[in-house]
Order: sequence, then structure tokens, then C-alpha cells
Amino acid sequence: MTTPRYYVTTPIYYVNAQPHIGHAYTTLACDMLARFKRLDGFDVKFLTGTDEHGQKVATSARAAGIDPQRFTDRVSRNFRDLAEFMACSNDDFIRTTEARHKTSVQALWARLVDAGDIYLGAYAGWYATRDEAFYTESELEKRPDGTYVAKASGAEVEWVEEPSYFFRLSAWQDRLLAFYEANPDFILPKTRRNEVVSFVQGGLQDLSVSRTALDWGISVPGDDAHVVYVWLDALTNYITAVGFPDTDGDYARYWPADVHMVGKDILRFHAVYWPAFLMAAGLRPPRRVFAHGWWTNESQKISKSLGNTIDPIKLIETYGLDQVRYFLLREVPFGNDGDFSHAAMVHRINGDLANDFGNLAQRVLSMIHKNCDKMVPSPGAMTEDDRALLDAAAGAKARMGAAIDVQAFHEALEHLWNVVRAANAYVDRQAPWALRKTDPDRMRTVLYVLAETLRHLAILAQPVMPDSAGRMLDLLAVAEDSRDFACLDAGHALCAGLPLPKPEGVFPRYVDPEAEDA
Ligand code: ME8
Repeated sequence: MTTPRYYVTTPIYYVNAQPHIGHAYTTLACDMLARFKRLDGFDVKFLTGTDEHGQKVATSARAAGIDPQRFTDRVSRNFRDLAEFMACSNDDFIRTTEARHKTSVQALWARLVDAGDIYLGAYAGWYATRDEAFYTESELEKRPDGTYVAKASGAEVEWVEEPSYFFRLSAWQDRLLAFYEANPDFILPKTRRNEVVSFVQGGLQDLSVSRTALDWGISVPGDDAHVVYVWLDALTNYITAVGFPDTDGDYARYWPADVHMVGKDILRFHAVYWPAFLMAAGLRPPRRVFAHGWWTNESQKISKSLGNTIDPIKLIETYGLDQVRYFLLREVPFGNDGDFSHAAMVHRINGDLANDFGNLAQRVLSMIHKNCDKMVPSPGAMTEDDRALLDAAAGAKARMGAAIDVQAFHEALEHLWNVVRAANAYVDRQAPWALRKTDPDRMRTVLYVLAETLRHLAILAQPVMPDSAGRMLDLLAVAEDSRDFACLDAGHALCAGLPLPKPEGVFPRYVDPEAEDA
């Protein structure tokens, strides 16, 4: 049997600014997905990286007073460091200034030219550097001072007139609509899909795909006066990283990508332009583009000018890495917008993690330590209640997997917590502390059922909280090589008599520093 493959990507982030919570969010969501799939036996490729060309980056480099290459080297490093700091399991980190990428972009360009989908013309219209996007008049809004901004993003636009190569996007309208029709889950969530379909139904104009006004980019093959439009350059990263223009090797192994994870701001580029470029070049489009929602900070839009950007490193130093990972993926239905607040974070840390999951583990493991000779106890005959809990634990992986496959991460975690709650209710019902004197054999069975349930919970919690789940598996003496989902079967159940280390808390409560001082 061949190993199933899974290819997941984050957007490549612009290096014009420091990473913030929004970037961390997308990357963490992909990391959770990649880890889940790896534990589920998939051969996974997880890609992230930085988008280093274009006007926006060139302008920021100029403002910083250094040449663009040195500037991008510096800022790209911050994104790479952040991925490491967040324990991301990415297999590659792509930079669009790398030689492999230039080769790939120029090869894709050549294919588009050969297909007759690129022609030379002249662009006269509006351009927003912040979005690196062209806008039509109808997509703009006039401000009181007479200037125009893009309705969708609020980005300022300027009038641009220059020679330009165009991609015949207008010719792709019907084929794109047929593609969406044949692949109903290509764009998720559904509401976003509907928006894209109506946009394409509204008609498509040819897309300007080169710029002459700047030189910070990849030259158009055969015409050095032009650099490739930064979005055509950027989108191509997803195939560069699997070896394009070589279409054997990793390309054959991983392409088409299973999911391009993006924020809703950049859906159109991924769901309209990208499949059109690929189909025109005779390449397969990705299987899915998932557009997640937008984070605000204490109900305010996050922006540099408001000075309320959230530094993910500070966030992690304050609350803990696994806590932040859990919060971001649990607090908001994935796809919806979300609001970051200190109160909501503390509520999740102290409620879900410390009280529900942490206490469960601590209670069970301490009772075993005190009353079962510090070993996994030997179970007797099982009751219906015992079996119900073990069945709920055994069924969790399939339920989580179904949610993960449609990127419903919050739902996957809800399935996990249903088992946590069921286990807590079971402890209260069975009251093993009372059985200690009245029926020690029964106490051992109950504690065994709980330990085995904890083993399932910890294995399944690894994708979202790798460190804490790993420590819980250490406390259950589960060997490193017995932690993947294949080990969720009865054949890998905890063996009675297995010595367990001294239990310690895995999920500390968050105490406000002021409260502690008081
Ligand atoms: O758009 N909430 O790069 P970018 C949630 N280089 N997610 C957020 C967010 C927020 N407040 N802010 C940013 C680009 N993001 C292009 C992409 S891909 C071929 C090229 C996340 O640095 C979200 O994933 O502006 C969004 O799509 C991405 O960062 C934009 O990153």
C-alpha cells in the first residue's frame, strides 16, 4: 500500500513588517493540520515562507535605508524564527528571492506565453501598493479629501500608466466556473465560495502581470524592462517548493496541494488567479483553498497605526505556547472572525486546560500513584459505564479526523473535549476514592479505564499541544514510538503493571501577576 500524501501551505508573508498574531494564526493552524496528518500516517509536506518582491517591500527597504536584499534577509529571518519559536513542524521555508524560485517563475511564465495566454499591452488604471492589487473604478470609494481607496481593504490607490504584459484572465471565466462546479469543496467555507463564484460570474478582466515602474522582482524572460507582477511571482512558490519546473520527484509526489490556507483578504488571488494560471500552464490546480477569518484585538481592528498589533512571541511568553496554540484554534470557529482578549484567553487556560483536562490527569495519576503501587493497575471485568467511556475515547479520532478534513479545527477540539468531559463525569460517578476502602478491585478497574482514556486524549491532543501532550504521555509511560494514531487500537492499550513516573501538573492555572502580588 502506498503512503497517502498531504501537502499544506501557509501564505508566504510579506517582509515589509514584523510578524504579528495574524501570521502566527495561519501558521499554527497549518501546523496543527500537518501534525494531525503525520500522526495519521500521511507523508506530509508543510510549507511556509516569505514573499520578498514587489513595491511594498521595495518601499519598506527604502524607508529603512538599506538595499532590498539585506532588508528581506533580515525580516525573513524574523518569520523563520517565529515558526521555530512556535514549534512549527514545517518541512521547508521558501523565500521568493531564492534561485530555485526565479527558475520556477520564469518557467511558469514561459508556459503561459507558449499557451498564448500572455500578451503585451499597456495598463492604465488604479493600483494599491498595500494590497499589491489592481482595482477597477467600481471597486473604489472616494474619501472626503478626494483620494480613492479600495472598498474591500481600505488601501490607498494610485493611478498607474505603463506598458504591461497581460494574462488573458477574461478567457478563463467559464472554465473557472466549471471548475468550481465540479469541485464544490475547492473553496471553503461555503460562504466564501459563494462570494468568489459571484465575483467570477460578474465577468473577469485581463490581468496585468508585469510592472515596469520597479525593478525589485523577477525579470520577465526576454524582456528585462519588466518584472513579473508580485502575485504571479508569489503564488508560484507553492510549486517551486515541490521542485517545479521539474514535474517528477516531489512535484509528482505532492502536487496538487491539498490545502492552501489563507486569510480571507487574499482569497481572490488564490481561488481565481492561481487556478487560472495553473490551468493555462497545463498544470493541476490545488485541491482546496481555505479562507479563515480575521482577528481583532479587544474588539479593535489590529493595525500598526492603532499601535495594537499583538506580538506572538510576547503572547507565548505570557501565556505559554501550547496555551496560545489551543486558544487560537479553539476560541473561534475556524473560518469566522475572532476577537483576542486577555479575559477569553485566561478563561480557556483555566477552564478548558487547567480545570477540565489538567485536573482530570492530575487526579487520576495521583490516585494511581498513591493507591496502585505507582503502576498501571490491573482491570477486572468491565461494566457498561466503563465500556461507554472507552468507546467514546476510541471513537474520537474518527470524529476529529472528519472535522480536520474540512478544516473545522474548533470542532475537532470540541470532539476531544467531549471525551474529557465524559471522563470527568465518569470519575464523579464512579468515585474511585470511595472505592479504595469498599472495593479496591473495582477502584483499580476504574483507574485503569481512566488511564487508558487519558492515553487516547494525550495522543489526540498532540497536534494542537505537542509539548503538554508529550509530557502527559511521558507520565503514562507511553514509549516515543507508540504515540501515533495507529497506536490508538486495543493492541497498544496500557499494560497492567507498567511503572509510572511521579505525576506532576501539565496544565498550570494562569494567575494574573497583579493578583499574585496582592
Ligand atoms: O498577503 N487575522 O502577505 P501578508 C488573521 N504576501 N490572519 C491574519 C491577520 C489577522 N488580523 N493579519 C494577517 C500577503 N493575517 C501575501 C501572500 S501568498 C502566495 C502571498 C494572515 O504578510 C492571513 O493568513 O499580508 C493573511 O492572509 C496573511 O496573514 C497575509 O499576510
